[in-house]
Amino acid sequence: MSRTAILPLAALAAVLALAPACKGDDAKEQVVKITVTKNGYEPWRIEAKAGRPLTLVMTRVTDQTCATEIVIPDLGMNVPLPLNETVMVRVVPQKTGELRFSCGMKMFQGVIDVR
Ligand SMILES: [Cu+2]
Repeated sequence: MSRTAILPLAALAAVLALAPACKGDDAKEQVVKITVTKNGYEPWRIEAKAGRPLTLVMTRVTDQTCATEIVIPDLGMNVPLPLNETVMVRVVPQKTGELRFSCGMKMFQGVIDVR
């Protein structure tokens, strides 16, 4: 085997090692799917990075509960979730910590864990 075949692999390994620090990765939009079922928001706890756009791709698939919207009080947001329609909820969490969301009556709740 020639040495030239080994060199590109070493170069690739170096690039992969640097990848977590790459700026382009930080700019990537975060996308999380949330299904609203009779059990509430699934998943009800999600993680996000502070300062990065976060899109919640939300679909309510039940008419059995009062969770017909998503309310994020800290961001002053209240977005209706029509039955069986996918709604994109875009936020940019700025502060680290727990960003809470719920239905209009707070019976169903969830948390965005911002790090
Ligand atoms: Cu409710």
